[in-house]
This record gives sequence, structure tokens and C-alpha cells, in this order.
Amino acid sequence: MPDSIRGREVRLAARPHGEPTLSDFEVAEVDVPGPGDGQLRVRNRFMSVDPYMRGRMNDVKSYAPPFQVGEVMTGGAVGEVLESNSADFVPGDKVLSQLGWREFAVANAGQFRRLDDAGLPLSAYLGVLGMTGLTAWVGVVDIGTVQGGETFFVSGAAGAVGGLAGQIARLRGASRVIGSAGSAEKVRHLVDKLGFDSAINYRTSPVAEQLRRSAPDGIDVYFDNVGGEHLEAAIASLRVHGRVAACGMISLYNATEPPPGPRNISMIVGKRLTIRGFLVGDHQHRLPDFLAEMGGWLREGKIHAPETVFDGIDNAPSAFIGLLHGENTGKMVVQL
Ligand code: NAP
Ligand code: FER
Repeated sequence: MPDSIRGREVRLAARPHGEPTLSDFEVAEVDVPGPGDGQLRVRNRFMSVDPYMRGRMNDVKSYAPPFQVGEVMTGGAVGEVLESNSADFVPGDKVLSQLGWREFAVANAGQFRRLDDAGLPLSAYLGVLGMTGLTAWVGVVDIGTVQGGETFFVSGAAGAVGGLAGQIARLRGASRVIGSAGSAEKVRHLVDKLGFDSAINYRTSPVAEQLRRSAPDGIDVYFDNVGGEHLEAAIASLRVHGRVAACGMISLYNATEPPPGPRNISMIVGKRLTIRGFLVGDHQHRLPDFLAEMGGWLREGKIHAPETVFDGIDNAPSAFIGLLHGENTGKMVVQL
């Protein structure tokens, strides 16, 4: 059996109250044993940092169980097999796991999915061809059910899911795509790089006013990544029979008190709106259709999938905190 090696991992050190800080995490060096029967030892190359991890840092019952203090921050990671004691994998195979923020992972082969080498950087399997991409695609196609000629609005638009959602809506026939993001630079990125028709900076003036100006005839679909003020503005601008794909509400993730709901919630009735939450985990059966369509768009150069890359496992906590503060454009990943 190969010798054990030393590797670092990032653990939850304390549960944050409000905004997470660096002291809520600790980086530890551990022995990584060689793989046992049926196991692989994998060197991770990229780790994902995701907004939902903030929820898992709280000790509350939710769709995903809380992280335990002292344990590794788990989540998506891609790497390559160093040693295999499984007939299904050979050294050099590229694999995806949910084993999280660690330089090396040892686990049963069933915990890894082999990635086909499509010539794309491995990080793509955390972003555009991974959980992020599937979320955007399912949200637009199956939840928001965007139709040709419709007006589509997405918040968190310069982020990983939002940037893809706007582009997918356009490719699926939306005639007008509007995004919201938190800086002038991101607004330019949406229009100049991602081909949005218009974009608003939610930090400069009320979202409702800016949205009304961008879509004077209203919107048909709102892809919500943010909640709060954005959701209220969208309800005000939605047309009769409009739809909301409720993907995330990041503006509330650090809240210590539950916020008041959208004040105009009664408009749901008169406008006959559909507001539908979804979790990507429930839509894994759509992976083949998603990969076929997204793979085609990528090969044809029709989709841009920028990434913001932080270097080194020591910087994973900064990358995560930065994500919550909008330091990323596109998918935030940590390169090892
Ligand atoms: P992301 O959008 O790449 O990164 C988060 C972004 O949120 C930041 O870049 C920041 O951009 C924005 N943000 C932070 N605080 C904000 C606030 N108070 N108001 C408005 N914007 C704020 O992250 P992602 O991975 O693509 O996730 C986007 C959303 O999708 C999140 O809500 C996430 O929880 C959700 N999600 C849901 C599922 C699902 O299955 N339902 C799956 C994946 C992701 P600015 O600079 O623009 O503020
Ligand atoms: C997120 C990432 C993933 C999120 C939800 C998920 C609401 C869903 C995971 C699942 O389906 O289990 O940021 O925010």
C-alpha cells in the first residue's frame, strides 16, 4: 500500500454570527493514508466555493445538514486519481467529488464521478458544465419556462449562475435580457461580454425604479438569486402570468433576523404569478439533456463562462468570504 502523505484541509472552526470572518475557519495539516480496498487517493486541482455553504455553517435544520465544527468544509472538488484500488478507475483519471476543501481525498470509488476529457479546464466541471450550469439551465428551461419573445430579468447576473442564466434565456429565445449586479464594472461586463440588453447596478438607486426604466412594458420571467429588494422589484414589474424561478436569496444569507417579506406580495394574486423554488439536486435526471445543449453551445462559442480563481488552499476562506461580498465575476473557484 502506498505511504501516507501530508496534506492540508480547511475546517469550520466556529459558527459565524452574521458575516463570516477568517477566524471561523482553520487550515490543518493531516496524514492522508494510501487507498484501502475499493478506494481511490485523489489530488484535488480545483475546489468550489458556493453561497449555500453559508447556510450550512449555521446549526439549523435545512435541505442540507449543517457542517460540524472541527470538520472539513465539504463541497464540490475536481482532481486526478493518484492511486486506485478500484477496477473502475486508473491513475490519471479526472474525477469530481463532494469531499470538499482538502488537497487530497481518500474515499470509496463510489464517491467519485469520472469526468470525460473534453479538452476543457477541470474547473469547468464545477461551473459551466457542473452544478452551477445545471442550476442555471434548469432554472431557465424547466422552472422559469422562458418562451420566445419574452423579457427575462436575472439578479446576481455577473455571478456564476446568473451570468449563465441570462445567456441561456437568450439562446432559448428571450427577446430582452436584463441583469442586475453590484458594480459599474459588472454592469459593463453584462452588456459588453455576456450580451445582455441592459443591466442595472443595484447599489446606485432603488432596483424597482431601475427595472421599470429597463423594462417599461414589464418582465415575463424573474430568475431570483438575491431575494429581498430585488424580489419586491420583480413582483412589481412582472406581467400577468409572470413566473419567478426562485434559485437563491443571497441578500439574506448573513441575516441574523428574518427580513420582512416583499411588501407587495398581494400582487401575486391579481397578476396570477407563479413563484417556484427549486434545488438543483432534485433535477439530476436533466444532466444528459443539459450537457448535450450546453456542450454544443460551448463548442460553438455561444456561451461565455468566466471564472475568478483564488490560489492555494490557504486562500479558500478568503475566496468564500469574497464570494459573499461580490469579489467574483463568474464562477469562484480555488486552484490547488
Ligand atoms: P455567485 O452569483 O457567483 O456569487 C454570489 C454573488 O452574489 C456575488 O458575486 C455578489 O455579486 C452577489 N451578492 C452578494 N450579496 C448580495 C446582496 N446583498 N445583494 C445582491 N447581490 C449580492 O454565486 P452562485 O454560485 O452563482 O450562486 C448564485 C445564487 O444561486 C445564490 O443565491 C445561490 O445560493 C443560488 N444557487 C442555488 C442553487 C439551487 O439549487 N437552488 C444552486 C446553486 C446556486 P454582486 O457584486 O453583484 O453583489
Ligand atoms: C446553492 C448551491 C446548491 C444553493 C442550493 C444548492 C440555495 C442546492 C443543492 C442541492 O440541490 O442539494 O448555492 O442555494
